[in-house]
Parts: sequence; C-alpha cells; structure tokens
Amino acid sequence: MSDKIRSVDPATIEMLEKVGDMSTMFSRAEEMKPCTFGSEGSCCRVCGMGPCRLGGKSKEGREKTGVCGATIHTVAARNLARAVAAGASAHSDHGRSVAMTFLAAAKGEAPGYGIKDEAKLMTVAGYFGVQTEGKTVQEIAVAVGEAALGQYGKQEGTPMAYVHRATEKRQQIWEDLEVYPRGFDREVVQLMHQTHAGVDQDAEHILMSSVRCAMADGWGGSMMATDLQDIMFGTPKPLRSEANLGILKQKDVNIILHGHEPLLSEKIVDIATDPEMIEYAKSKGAEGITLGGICCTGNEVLMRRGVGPAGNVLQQELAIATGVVDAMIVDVQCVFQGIVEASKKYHTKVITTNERAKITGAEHIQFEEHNAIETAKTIVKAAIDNFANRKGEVFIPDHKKPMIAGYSHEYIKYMLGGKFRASFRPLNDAIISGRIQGAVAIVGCNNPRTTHDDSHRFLVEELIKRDILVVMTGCAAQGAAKAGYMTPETMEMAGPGLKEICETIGIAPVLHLGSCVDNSRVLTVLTEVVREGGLGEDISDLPAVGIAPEWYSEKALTIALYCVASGADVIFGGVQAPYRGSSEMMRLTTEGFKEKFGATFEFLPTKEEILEATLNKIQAKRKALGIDTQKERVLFDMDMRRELNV
Ligand code: SF4
Ligand code: MSK
Repeated sequence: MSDKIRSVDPATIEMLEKVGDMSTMFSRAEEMKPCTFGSEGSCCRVCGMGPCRLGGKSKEGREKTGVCGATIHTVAARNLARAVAAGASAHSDHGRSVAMTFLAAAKGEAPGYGIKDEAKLMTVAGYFGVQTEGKTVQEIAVAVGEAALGQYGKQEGTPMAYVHRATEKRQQIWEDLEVYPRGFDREVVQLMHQTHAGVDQDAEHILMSSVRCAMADGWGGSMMATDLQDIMFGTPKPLRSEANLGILKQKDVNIILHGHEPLLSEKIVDIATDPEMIEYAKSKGAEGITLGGICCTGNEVLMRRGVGPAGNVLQQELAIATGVVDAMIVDVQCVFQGIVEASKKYHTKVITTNERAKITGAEHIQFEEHNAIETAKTIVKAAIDNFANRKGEVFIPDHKKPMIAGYSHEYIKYMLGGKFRASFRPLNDAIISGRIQGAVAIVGCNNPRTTHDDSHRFLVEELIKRDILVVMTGCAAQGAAKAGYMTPETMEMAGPGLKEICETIGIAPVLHLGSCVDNSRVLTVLTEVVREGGLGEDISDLPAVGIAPEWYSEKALTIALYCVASGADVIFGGVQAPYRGSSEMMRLTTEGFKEKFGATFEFLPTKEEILEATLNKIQAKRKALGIDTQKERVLFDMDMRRELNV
C-alpha cells in the first residue's frame, strides 16, 4: 500500500480497513502505474501500422511522428476526440432511451409511465416548435417525443433545436465558429470518421469538431434527457434524505440502484415501497426494504424520490463488502467489473438490466419499457429471496449525514422569486451587490489516483467561506452530501453575504442539482441569469466557473468542452490533461479557447491551485463587469420609499 491517503470519507476509510487485502479500485490503482504515453495522449493505436508512441526526437533530431507521419498534435487531438465522442454517446444514448420510453408512454404503449409535469411538457413543446393549441396532452407528448428522437437522426439544415435556448450572443459565436451541432448521431459518426487513420490531420480542426460533438450532447442529448425525465417522473423539488453507507440496514433487504438511467430504477422505487412487497420481504425474515443509490442512478432517484445515496463511484465494491447488500441493480456507465469479483466473497446478486451492458458473472434481467413493472417486480423479488443467503462478516460503517437534494433550475427560480414572480433577479442583485461573489459548479467523479472526496470537500468549504454559491452534480454532489454540506446548517460555514442570502431565501449554500446529464441544468441557470440582466450579455461575462477536481470519465471531458463552448471557464484536477503530450493542444484549449469562446479549459495539479485560479477568475469577471467593489447596503427608510414611488 502506498503512503497516499486513499479517502477522507470516514465510511470509506473504515470499509477499506475492513476489507484488508481484498482487491478494490483503491488497491488496483496503487498496483497499476499509468503508462506515460497513454496518459499524455501521445500513443496512437488507430491503425495496424502502429501503435506509435510519440514524444521526444528521432535519432536525426526531428520531432517523432507516427509511421504515417502523424504529429503528436494530431495524435493527441484524435485521442481527445474519440474520448469526447464516447462521453457524448454515453450521455446522449441515455437521452435516446428516455426519449423512446417517453414516446412509448405518450402512445400508451409503456404501462407504468406517464406525464407528471404538464407545465414542463408545454415549455419543452415550445423549444421544439410543437403547436399546443387545441391539442390534447397526449397529442402534445407524442409530438414532443417524436421531435426529441428526431434530433438524433437530423442530418443537416437548422441546428439541433435546443441551441436556440442559449443567449443570442452565444448562438452567433457558435454559428461563426461552425460548432452548431446538426444532429447527434451525425456529429458522433463524423468525429469517428475524422479520427480514422489518414483523414483529419489538423489538431485545431479535430478539436473544433470535438467541440461540436460535445455541443450535440450538452445542448442536445443530455438536456433532452433531463427535460423528458422531469416531464415523466416529476421536476425535482427539495426533499430530505441521508447520505453514505450508514443508510444500509442490517435487518432489511438492501437494494442498491447503480448506473445512470432512471427508467427502471423509478419503477423499482415504486415496487419496493409497495406494502405487498414489504410484506413479502417480512415473510422472508427481513424487517423491511431499504433502497440506496450509487452514482447517477442514485442521484436520479434521490432528486425525485428521496432515495439516499449509499456512496459515490469508488464505493461500489465497498457497499458489497458491507455484507448486507442483497442486490445491486445496475444499468449503464460507471458500473465497474470489480463488483462481480467483490460479490463472490459475499452473497450480493449483481443484476445487469440494460441491453447495452452485461458483465460476465452477473445475472442479466432485461429491462423493457413495455414491461417495466413486471421487470421491477422480478428484480425486487430476486433481492428479497437472496436475503437468506447472506454470508461473510457484516459491517455497516456508522456514518451517514442528513441532506437536502432536489434543486431543479425551475425550483431555484421559484425559490428566489415565489410562485407568481419566479425570477433570478434576487440572485443577480446579490451578485451585483457583492453579497454573493459568484457561483461555482463542482461536478464530476472520484478517481483513486487522487484522495477520494478530498478536493470536493476542500473546495466547497473554501468557496462558500468566500461568499461563493456552490452548485453540484454527480459523484461530487454525493461527496459533499456525505460530509453533511447539503443542509441549511452549512450556512454557518459561509461568508456573511452568502449566509445572509441563504437565510433570507431559506436555502443551503451548496445545492444539489442532480446527475451528470443534469449539468444541462447548470447551462440553463447560467443562461437565465444572463437574460435576467445586469451581469453582461453572455455566460462568458458571468463570475462563474465549473470545476471537476476528481474526474475520471470520458463524459467529464465532453461536459468540459460543451461548458467552455458555452462561455464558462472549466478547471479539472487530479489526473492531468490527457493530451498534455502536445504543446499545441495545451495552447488550443487554453489561449485558443479563450480567443474563440471567451473561456478556457485548464488542468491544475492541486486543490489549492484550483481554488486560487477559481477565485482569480471570479474576481477578474467582477472587475470587468464593474462590480468588483462591494457596495454598501442601503436600508430604505419611509421617506426614501415615498420618494421612490413618486
Ligand atoms: Fe501510427 Fe499513424 Fe497508424 Fe496512428 S494512424 S497508429 S500514428 S501509423
Ligand atoms: S456517476 S460520470 S463517476 S460523476 Fe455520473 Fe460519478 Fe462521474 Fe460516473
């Protein structure tokens, strides 16, 4: 074992002690030294003349190139492009499943699914140009479902519909730079074509195509996933829950919902809370059924149903090692093969459910939207029947923290202005007056190559202390929740201005905005803040930064590119730029992006450097807006009010 601190999360620390020399992501990361060429993006293996490892000089003193002559810049750009295409595909294929289920539900072909938020359906119909007058809700839903699915196969003509939700200034930038996405599938396929050997061999051109592909996700597939899920399952509103492995109960049947898509897990929540099923669990000797989430399936059922997050991505094997997880139900993304090996030591049934993802050694129960309730019943029963098979030492770390989740952008707006005057005005005013200095989105994963949850906690603490509002998604949000930072009490840790605003509005200074696809909610909030006025004309004017301090996934790279293309500065930490072997790529993503999009994509090695850079960026934006001096608060007396009314 190395000297590196593996985690700052007490439940994780205790579980790692408990499992001893069991193989986990933590131990394997210590055993597996990353390959330098691969980690810098300078290894190309896209054809049979290679693999070619670039970097350094040839014997003759020339920059090394591949057998085909490709430079390190081309190779690094190609590697990033393929990661972005994969990341975008993961999010947006999730969006496609949601759109297909949505359409089936609208046509009455998916029992168990329906429309929970009609108001949002009408709003979304507007984005797609669907006429609503004189039509039934069902007709509108069918038209919206078809329009959403149509975004995937669009070939040319007008860009994907949601890009028009951006500010006019931003849309113009996209048009000028030709990064308007045409249709999701086209952007991914074209990018894969461009990165085939002997096609696109210009780093900047490959990079801009990667941006366009990421845009098709951020302002397309991901945003549609969020919207359609909200319409079907309800737009989140704040609710209470608890976070960390301590939510598991020794005497209950414990079911973990893990992955990213809420289509099946929503139904599992329905079935597992059904009194008949609870009786069935009791008939097998359990006291009840406890559900827990991991990763973003966990975030989805947390946001809408209050299911507690049992942990974030690095805790999936450790959850099994508690010995009390009777079934881990998984769908897609961030579900690691190590859980099957871990499950062999205990009794946990790992059940794969999605046609895209089987794991050798796991049981597969295929989810079909046309038969969702029956599938959910079969799965919950399988978990209950497995309760009697527990083996191995049981240990549930006694760590959990209360939390509030469920901050959709609709709710944030409502919370700020009330039902009849829902508006971002109070937030803009608080930023202009300096009570809130800016906003930071801390998003993304955990990575065993950096201390688990450490940067998330550090940045939350340091930012709110300096009057910066923090919004979070993904595993980062779960990391903060496990530290107890997602409760109103956290305002005691906040600076005086932020504290005052939180007290007035009745919120915590750290808001959970949802899963990874819900980073689209961040784009929506930023756009609405710009539209509200007083803080410039575009997202690039706002004192706002996006950070993924513990990223691991290709999806994170996609998110970074669409956020930068939208005008938001992005900083990553932990693992460094996967294209750093190319000085040209490093320039293009920093100075180059600044010139084009008004924002940069940077990788910084330490949490302290991330904090410093974030604060500097926020202050620079405040200065440019002319709001860098904190304004004195003026309390109006009656005479002054009368004067105002004149
Ligand atoms: Fe090597 Fe060029 Fe083939 Fe890449 S495309 S593996 S650099 S020969
Ligand atoms: S689950 S993509 S580890 S945030 Fe969305 Fe967590 Fe990152 Fe997966």
